[in-house]
Amino acid sequence: MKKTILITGATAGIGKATAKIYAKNGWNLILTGRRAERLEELKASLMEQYSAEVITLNFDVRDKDAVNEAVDRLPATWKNIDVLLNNAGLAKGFSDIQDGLVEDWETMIDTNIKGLLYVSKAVMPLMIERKSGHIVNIGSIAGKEVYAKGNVYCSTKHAVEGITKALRLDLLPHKIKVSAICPGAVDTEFSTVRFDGDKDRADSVYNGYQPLLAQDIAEAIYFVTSRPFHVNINDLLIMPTAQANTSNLLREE
Ligand code: NDP
Ligand code: 8X3
Repeated sequence: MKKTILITGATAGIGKATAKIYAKNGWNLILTGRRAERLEELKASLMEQYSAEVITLNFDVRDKDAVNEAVDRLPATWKNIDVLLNNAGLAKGFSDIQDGLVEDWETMIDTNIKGLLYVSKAVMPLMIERKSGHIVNIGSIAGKEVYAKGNVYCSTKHAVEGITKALRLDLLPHKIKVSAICPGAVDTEFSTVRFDGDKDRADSVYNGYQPLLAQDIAEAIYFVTSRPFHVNINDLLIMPTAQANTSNLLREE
């Protein structure tokens, strides 16, 4: 029996790389994100390359009605979601907290915290009914430390850490596994989004050292969700070798 994964934020970066690994391993995929065209392109390429079965759901995780409708409308067999990957997320801005934009704070809180909760709330009953499932949340090193000018982004990732622990406790009687995967710097569109499309500034985040690749995190996610039932990896912190913590990087030219 084929397994099913629902990935939020499958249009880029870690989510997209994860979709490829699961497709390659014969899973059915529910791919979600706001950029419909990218979802359709990815679906076509996974169907062609791996004969994968793919459903795309185009919604914004901040819109709880859209989240509920999308999950509700899934065909019955697709509601057997084995893995929920709460990956959609972003940072906006980089400034001292007193200079931060309230709109940026709201975008991050609404996406990284509330969006993750909305999607989990929609999918949890399906897992509880089957007494089976695995929720994997993408946290961050920024959920374990706070770095200068990272204030609200770091706080949202600290919240993901708290929510992960709470989910694990409350879902224990329902036999649902809950894990967090917490990367350091990964070279994705993350910094381009954070700096509003300023590519040079985004590239400078990854200059002078080898950052993680989206594929590195995708492989870890696959590993975490392919352990036997009695094994749960609660929390996995994955860093580039050149990054000791949020602030200490070995940059070489
Ligand atoms: P990308 O910007 O490459 O991808 C982010 C994904 O999130 C996109 O698919 C985007 O899709 C989706 N997304 C963002 N906002 C929304 C929304 N409101 N509704 C639905 N989907 C949304 O970044 P990454 O792959 O790096 O980020 C993935 C996760 O990894 C995030 O949670 C991030 O915080 C975390 N992370 C990233 C690190 C890094 O250094 N890159 C390190 C540690 C953690 P679309 O825009 O099409 O909606
Ligand atoms: C993203 C990692 O350190 O750039 O979560 O904030 S960091």
